[in-house]
Amino acid sequence: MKKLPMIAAAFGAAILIAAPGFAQDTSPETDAAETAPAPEAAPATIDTDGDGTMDAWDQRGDGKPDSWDTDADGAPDAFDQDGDGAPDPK
Ligand SMILES: [Ca+2]
Ligand SMILES: [Ca+2]
Ligand SMILES: [Ca+2]
Repeated sequence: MKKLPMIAAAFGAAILIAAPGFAQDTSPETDAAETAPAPEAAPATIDTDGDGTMDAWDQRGDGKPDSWDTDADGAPDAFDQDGDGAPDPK
């Protein structure tokens, strides 16, 4: 049991040496995860009605809008699931 304090001290020193880098690596990442918007809340990229405000997304990447923000809260609330290029009836 005499060696235990030495081992504990060495282990503690190792943690102290590693801790600053560990903290620097994780803290900003945690902050970013907490503040990053959800993918669904990404800014709209398409102005479908020509009023200068982006109001639709091309989430499939086929060049046509398939998600629309119809109430201007910045989140999509209408979706084209059947591929006709218009929001589907609810
Ligand atoms: Ca618009
Ligand atoms: Ca909306
Ligand atoms: Ca549709």
